Amino acid sequence: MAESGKRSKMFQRILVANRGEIALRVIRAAHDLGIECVAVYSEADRGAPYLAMADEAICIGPAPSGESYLKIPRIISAAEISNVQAIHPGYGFLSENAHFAEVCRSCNIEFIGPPEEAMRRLGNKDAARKLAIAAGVPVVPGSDGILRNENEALEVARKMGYPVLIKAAAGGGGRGMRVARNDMAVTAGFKNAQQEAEAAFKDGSVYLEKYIEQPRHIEVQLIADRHGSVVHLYERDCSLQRRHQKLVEESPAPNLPDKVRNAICAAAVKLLQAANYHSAGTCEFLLDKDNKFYFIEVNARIQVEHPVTELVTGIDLVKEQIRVAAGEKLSFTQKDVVLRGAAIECRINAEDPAKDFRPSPGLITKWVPPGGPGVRLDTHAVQGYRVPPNYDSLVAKLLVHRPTRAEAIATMRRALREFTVEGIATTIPLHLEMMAHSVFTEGRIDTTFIERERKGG
Ligand code: MV4
Repeated sequence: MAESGKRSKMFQRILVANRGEIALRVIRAAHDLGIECVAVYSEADRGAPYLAMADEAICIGPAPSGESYLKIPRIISAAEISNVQAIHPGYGFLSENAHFAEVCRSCNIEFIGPPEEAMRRLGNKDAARKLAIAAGVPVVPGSDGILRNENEALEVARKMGYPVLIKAAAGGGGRGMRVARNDMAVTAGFKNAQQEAEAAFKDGSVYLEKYIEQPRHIEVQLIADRHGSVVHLYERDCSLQRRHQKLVEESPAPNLPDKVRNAICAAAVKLLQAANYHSAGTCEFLLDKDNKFYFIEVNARIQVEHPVTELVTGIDLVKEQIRVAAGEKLSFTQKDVVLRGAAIECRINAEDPAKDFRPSPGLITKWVPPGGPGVRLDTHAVQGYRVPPNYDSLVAKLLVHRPTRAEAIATMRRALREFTVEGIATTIPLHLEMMAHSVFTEGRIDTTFIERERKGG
C-alpha cells in the first residue's frame, strides 16, 4: 500500500465540511483510502441517513447555512475537537473561499483544495483572464481589464462591435452579467452590473467581452499534485442548463473534433501550470459555432459533475484529490488517462419542471433507485428521507456509462423509467423528455437550448 508506512503523511482522519450527496461521496472516498471521516451537520440535517456512514458526526448550528455550513469558526471548532488532519470542503459553501483555506492551514489543518494564492487569483475573473492571456490561452476578445466608467465601456463596445457582455470580475456561474446589443444597453448594463456586483460581492468591478451567441459550454477536468504534475482528464459538455444550473453533463463532448479536444485540454493544462495550481480543478471554455474555444473561468473545487469523468477515465477523482492534498504524487500520468466509452449524468433535483422548476422539498414516501449494467447513482436520499427546504435541491445524480453515446442514452432512458420517486416532484420527467429530443440525441445542444425551447425557460 502506497499510503502506509512511516514516511507517508497520508491523513488518518478528515472532516467533510458539507452535506448531502457530496458529503457521502467524500466519506466513501476516505473509507476507500482507509481514512476515518467526520461529518458535520446543521439542525436541518440532524438524523440524515448518510451521517451514520461517517465515523463521527458533529452538529455545527441551525438550519441557515450562514449559521452552519458557512460559519468558519464552527467548522474549525468541529475539526479541532474531532482531531482531524484535513478538511474536505466539497462543492459550494466554503469550497472556493481562499480565506477559509488560509484559516484551515494556519490552524495546522490541511485544506483539501488548491493553494490560497491560486484560489484568490482564479476567483477574480479579470485576473484569471489576464493569467490566461499571459499563458497563451485563448480568451474572448474584450476590454483590457476593469472598466473605470460607462464612457470607457461604450468606447470598448463600439470598437469591438455588438453584441457585448458586461461581466462582474468577482462574479461566477453567470451572476452579475448583462448582455448589451447597443450603446444604450451598455450605459444601463454597466451601472446595473456594477451595482449588482457591489451588493453581491462587495466588489463592483466589471469588464467587457464580445458576446458569443449560442455557445456550447465545454469544461476540462484537471488534477495536479504538489510535485509539479498537472494532468487533464479530458472534457465534459455541460451545455444543457437552465438559468446557470446544469441539468445534464456528459463526456466526451459530442461532435467535438479530436484536434479541438486536444487543443482545449492542452490549453487547460497550461493555465493551471501558470497558476501554480494543485488539487482537482476545472477550466471552463465557451465553444462557438466555428468550434473556436475561449477560456472563461476556473472552478477551483471538485464539481458536482466529476463522476462523469470518473466513469470515462476509471480514475477516482476524490481519492486522488485527498492523496495529493496529503503530499502524495498522482498515481498516474497523462498517458495513463484514456477515454473509454461515453458517460452521461442527469441531475435529479427536488423541483417540479411542470411548475417552473418550483422547489419541492419534503418526505420521500417511495424511492426505488435504478440499477443494473452501466448505471451509477450518487445520492444521500433513501425512502423515508425528508428533503430539507433550506439547501440546494439536488437529491441524486444518475449516471450511465456505455461503450457508445447512443447506448448511454438508451441506458439512461431505461434507468430514468426504473427510477420511482414519490412524495416530492423531481426533474426525472424533464430528463426523459431530453433523452428523447433530437437536439440532444444528435449532440447539438447549446447553452441557450432550454430557454429557447421551453416556455418560461
Ligand atoms: C459568456 C457567454 C457569451 N459570451 N461570455 C455564463 C456563466 C459564466 N460561467 C459565463 N457565462 C457566459 N459567458 C461571453 N463572452 C455566455 C455565457 C452563458 C453561459 C455559459 C456557460 C453555460 C451556460 C451559459 C448560459 C448563458 C450564458
